[in-house]
Amino acid sequence: MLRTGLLLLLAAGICACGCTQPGVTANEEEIAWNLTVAGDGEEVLTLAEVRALPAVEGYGHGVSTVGIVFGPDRYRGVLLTDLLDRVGGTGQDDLAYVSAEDGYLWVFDAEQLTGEGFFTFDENLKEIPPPPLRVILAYERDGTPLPYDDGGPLRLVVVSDDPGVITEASPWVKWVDRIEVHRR
Ligand SMILES: Nc1nc2c(c(=O)[nH]1)N[C@H]1C(S)=C(S)[C@@H](COP(=O)(O)O)O[C@H]1N2
Ligand SMILES: [Mo]
Repeated sequence: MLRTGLLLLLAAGICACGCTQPGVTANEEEIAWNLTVAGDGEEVLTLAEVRALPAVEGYGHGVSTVGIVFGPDRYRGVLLTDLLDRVGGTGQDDLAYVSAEDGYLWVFDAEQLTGEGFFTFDENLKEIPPPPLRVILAYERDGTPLPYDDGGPLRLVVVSDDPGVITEASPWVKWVDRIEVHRR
């Protein structure tokens, strides 16, 4: 009896540390996260539902306001405009509010939603003309789910096809749980 109990405990312990389907980490299975997308109507998406949408990839290379450079890393996620299109999309004068559970908010205008109007820098932090960029809601970095400490499970990232292109990290909203269209 005691022995069976111990074995069960052991099995439970092993399961908690990593008995999952191939390609799916314990992290993904456990995280319950709701993303609210509001525009003409409101929709709540789970993490699994976000991951099931068409994915785009790119290099994220950021510089924080205090000059710390991070990346480049390969990010995978959903285009912000694809999410906005689910609730009526945005017109030329509209804005997209992206916010997080800690109260942080970043506002994107129509130009930025198409990947334009951002400042870009080279590795010496010298300003360079911006190449095409994409604004994505990322759930994966370098092939693994984005950890909470780095803004996961969902973080806004401005990505480029060129790993050398650095963007300002202030729009890289961590822990995104709400995206809202503001019509003007
Ligand atoms: N939710 C949330 N996202 C955020 C912030 C924040 O305070 N809260 N700070 C922003 C700013 S100003 C910068 S420079 C980067 C910093 O990224 P890091 O915390 O990964 O270094 O995150 C951005 N995203
Ligand atoms: Mo910042």
